[in-house]
Amino acid sequence: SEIITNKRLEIERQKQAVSLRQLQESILHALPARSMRQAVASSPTGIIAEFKRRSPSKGWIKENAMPEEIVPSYQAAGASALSILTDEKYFGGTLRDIRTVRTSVDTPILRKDFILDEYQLYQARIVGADAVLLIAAALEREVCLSLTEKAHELGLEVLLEIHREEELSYMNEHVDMIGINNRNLGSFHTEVSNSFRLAEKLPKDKLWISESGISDPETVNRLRAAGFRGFLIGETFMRAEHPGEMLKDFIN
Ligand code: IGP
Repeated sequence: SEIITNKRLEIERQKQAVSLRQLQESILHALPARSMRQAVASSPTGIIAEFKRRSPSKGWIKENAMPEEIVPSYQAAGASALSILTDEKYFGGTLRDIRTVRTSVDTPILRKDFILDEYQLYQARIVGADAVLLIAAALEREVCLSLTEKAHELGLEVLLEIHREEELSYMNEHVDMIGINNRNLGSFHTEVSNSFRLAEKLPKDKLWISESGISDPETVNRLRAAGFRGFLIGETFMRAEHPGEMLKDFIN
């Protein structure tokens, strides 16, 4: 797709500015990573709160949002983990958004981007991410597996995102968490029923996360009853004047 093509070009540009070798040296100074899987599994809420300024389907949600204002308020409100969009072109994010908040929160941070190359795993680790998203629909199965192994080598956990049952073939023993995206990445249409439908087929030994289109606490409760332990919510919080306050409504 167009998003993937642009991402490949972006990575090539970045590699010319800062070589993989340079990243391999900086990673030696990275802060220790925290376990997102454990944080979500042991949390009473399981809410994974996302920082996202815009999306390709909705345009700007909060154009001038600053992570240092919103992300700590997510933690204070009881988020089990944090997701930060770092794609600039489509989501208005940057790697700096993770770096900026890394030392102000002890809640694990997921780098949310289109990860295609190990170069991006180094970047993630250097700015302080604890986990990365790998999207089955954007990767060949072998590449997805080798990125998973490389992520672990660097101390990052992996959230494997699938949307369709066929993509369950991407599952492997190394994956830490499995995400069901309720959004069809082709049409951008979201349907939470996608999580309920796929729940029957998911491996029981993994932590399940339902992603996208979750707009009320009742839906979270229904998903929890179906076996989900993590709930990735972005737009519903980011649209609120005070995203952290909105998150509290999902907890009490
Ligand atoms: C959050 P929502 O509908 O609550 O804003 O969705 C998150 O699931 C969504 O941002 C997302 C995403 C992605 C974004 C899920 N998978 C892959 C970019 C790339």
